[in-house]
Amino acid sequence: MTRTRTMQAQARRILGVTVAAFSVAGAAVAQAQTTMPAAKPADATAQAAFKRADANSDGKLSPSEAVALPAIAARFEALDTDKDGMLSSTEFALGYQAPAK
Ligand SMILES: [Ca+2]
Ligand SMILES: [Ca+2]
Repeated sequence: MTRTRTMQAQARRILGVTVAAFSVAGAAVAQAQTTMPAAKPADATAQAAFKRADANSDGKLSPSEAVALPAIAARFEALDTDKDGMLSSTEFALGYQAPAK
């Protein structure tokens, strides 16, 4: 009887520890999400790369300008979502931030 009670207490304690561990893990994940760097650094990099590639500085990337960035040039048509034959900085940033692997 006493033994059974001890085991039950032990089981309850283990369960409590497990729940506590999950809570800590959950808190850590939540903190990791809130402390994740904002998208700004990546945007800045994409914009910098865009400006470098935009040889005539018209704010759009033509297929010949995109040649300077093979990873972009290879997906030029897919990235040109409005199909105007040019990559806007927005279209470019999307492709730049999700490079093909
Ligand atoms: Ca251009
Ligand atoms: Ca376009």
